[in-house]
Amino acid sequence: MVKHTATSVVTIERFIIEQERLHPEATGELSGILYDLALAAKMIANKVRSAGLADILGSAEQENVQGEVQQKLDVFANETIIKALDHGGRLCAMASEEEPDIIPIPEGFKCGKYVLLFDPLDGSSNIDVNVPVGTIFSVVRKITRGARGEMEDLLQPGRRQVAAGYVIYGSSTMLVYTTGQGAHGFTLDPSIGEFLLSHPDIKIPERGRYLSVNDSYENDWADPVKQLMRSYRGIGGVRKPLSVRYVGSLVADFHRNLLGGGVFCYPANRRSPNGKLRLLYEANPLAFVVEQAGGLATDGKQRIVDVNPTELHQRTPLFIGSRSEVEAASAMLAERPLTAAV
Ligand code: AHM
Ligand code: MG
Repeated sequence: MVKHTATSVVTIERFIIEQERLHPEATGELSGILYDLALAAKMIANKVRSAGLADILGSAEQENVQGEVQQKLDVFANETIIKALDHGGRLCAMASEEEPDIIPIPEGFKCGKYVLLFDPLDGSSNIDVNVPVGTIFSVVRKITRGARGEMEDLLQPGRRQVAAGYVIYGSSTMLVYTTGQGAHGFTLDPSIGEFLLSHPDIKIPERGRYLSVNDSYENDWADPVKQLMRSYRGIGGVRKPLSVRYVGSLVADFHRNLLGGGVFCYPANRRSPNGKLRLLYEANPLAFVVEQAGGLATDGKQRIVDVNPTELHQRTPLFIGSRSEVEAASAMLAERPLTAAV
């Protein structure tokens, strides 16, 4: 990796080019996808920032494939990403948490060798109370032989990701991504409209400070999950207690834990036997980022990135963050059933 000092000003474009030069065989297509995502992120950030002013709050009165009512900003973010990426000739298909099926590249446009999966605006139920929301993305290579992308191209395990990351629309807008050479963070300078390198080579603390979990589901957790949460809280005296922080917006909870150390947990529960979060749009990309930062992600039985997806909108239990806390989760959950006995 090219070293940058704290005082050098490095735009995301320059950084992406420098990373690409480390791979003489690179064609620039992946770099193009990352630029396009950064552009879409700036457009979404702009809209999110003015959400309270532009009468954009409230439901678009459409249900997404999970049966949830979409916010208008979800629709905007979804369309912005599709429009920014469908005509560049670098992708052969896309899939979005907000769309039931594969999103094809429109007729007449060239198909490329990559596939993009994304959650356009995660945590959108928080928008009307001004809590950070985010975009999460994952890129894999096309594996089928035909000209256009197929379902098989989308249903690949996370270990095959070539790039992944997220954007957090918070007190500032940050984009964090990895192409497998560390995880790097960029902060949007709104005065010049550029993402600038602010967090090169992020490393998550080995031990966590924070526990992020919605414990209103406790009665519906399996006993080993209850025990794990008690141990995170220091009950029994085995571990130093973690402080509980739960925004309820995955990107915000993940980002805080990535920088400060901690574990985010969304276990299976009796009512949701596979948890809530989606493997392809949420768990896989964040697992790639956290592993590049020295952390871990598991579904309780195996590494998230080793799970073989069978459906586009598959859900998964998720334990992600600092190595020590996620190892504790694996040790406690791996050999036991993750769903509570009914
Ligand atoms: P969404 O993709 O519909 O926005 O839902 C995902 C969100 C995550 O951001 C967050 O971690 C989780 O749902 C919170 O769920 P809960 O309210 O059950 O704690
Ligand atoms: Mg989501």
